[in-house]
Amino acid sequence: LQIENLMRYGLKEDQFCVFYQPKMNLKTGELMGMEALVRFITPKKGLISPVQFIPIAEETGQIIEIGEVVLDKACRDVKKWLDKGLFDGRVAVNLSAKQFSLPDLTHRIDKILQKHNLPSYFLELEITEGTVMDDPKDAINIMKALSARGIHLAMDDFGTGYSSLALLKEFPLNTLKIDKAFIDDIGSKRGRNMVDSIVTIAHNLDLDVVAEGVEYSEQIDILNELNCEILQGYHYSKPLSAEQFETFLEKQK
Ligand code: G
Ligand code: G
Ligand code: NA
Ligand code: MN
Repeated sequence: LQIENLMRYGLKEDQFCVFYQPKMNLKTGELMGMEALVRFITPKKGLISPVQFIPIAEETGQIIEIGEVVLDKACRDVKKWLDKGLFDGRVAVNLSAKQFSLPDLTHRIDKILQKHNLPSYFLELEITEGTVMDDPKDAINIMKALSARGIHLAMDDFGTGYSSLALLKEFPLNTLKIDKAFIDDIGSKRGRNMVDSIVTIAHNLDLDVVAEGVEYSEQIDILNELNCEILQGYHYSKPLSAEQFETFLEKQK
């Protein structure tokens, strides 16, 4: 209840902000895009980790309002960077299961994009296996509606949830994100083979593949051999505030 109240107050007082973590092209070192990650900064308790508050926000339904704030700020920031000529790629925003199943989801997204005059091309949504496996038929229709707008869709934390390989090819996805747990284990023979297999599945389905949680150059060497082209993780950058990320963009140029 304490966190629930903090979140209610935090929403009123605009205490949720968005950090950005770059996704890099392994071969060229170019910025490919970034993931928007919510941060909850309270005056009394300081930073509260999403690991703590997201599950509670999911339960209480507050994730819907928080998710809209994240989407709104991410679209605002990307539009600004686009206009400054600093970036012309996509921003990836995490979409929770509760948001995904809102009957007016596409309308809500359209409204936010319109508000910022941001073409849907610049938006990517990250969803998890759990979100789409709840009701796969319904999920396919929602994903098709988003995809038809030019919004890209990424399967987050791939391989860690309850998913079906048979259905994977039915989802109108653009990207598979290999969960950090697999990248952590890439140094072992079997771990490397797992990542190899996931990259192959992604490429055979014409999907981009992103390795998450890349921390060491040894991991990058192996990912290079396995043709995993897009990397995200502390090795390149931790999630940055909008201000810090703008500096990162300026340095990239
Ligand atoms: O951001 P890390 O930096 O600590 O995030 C921890 C967890 O919170 C991850 O599982 C991440 O997917 C989730 N998360 C971060 N930002 C958001 C968000 O804006 N919406 C949702 N639904 N989950 C988020
Ligand atoms: O669940 P999702 O994949 O959306 O969440 C990404 C989470 O992983 C965020 O909490 C983000 O801060 C974290 N993260 C990103 N890169 C790294 C990394 O290299 N190492 C660790 N330990 N966490 C990372
Ligand atoms: Na994510
Ligand atoms: Mn993930």
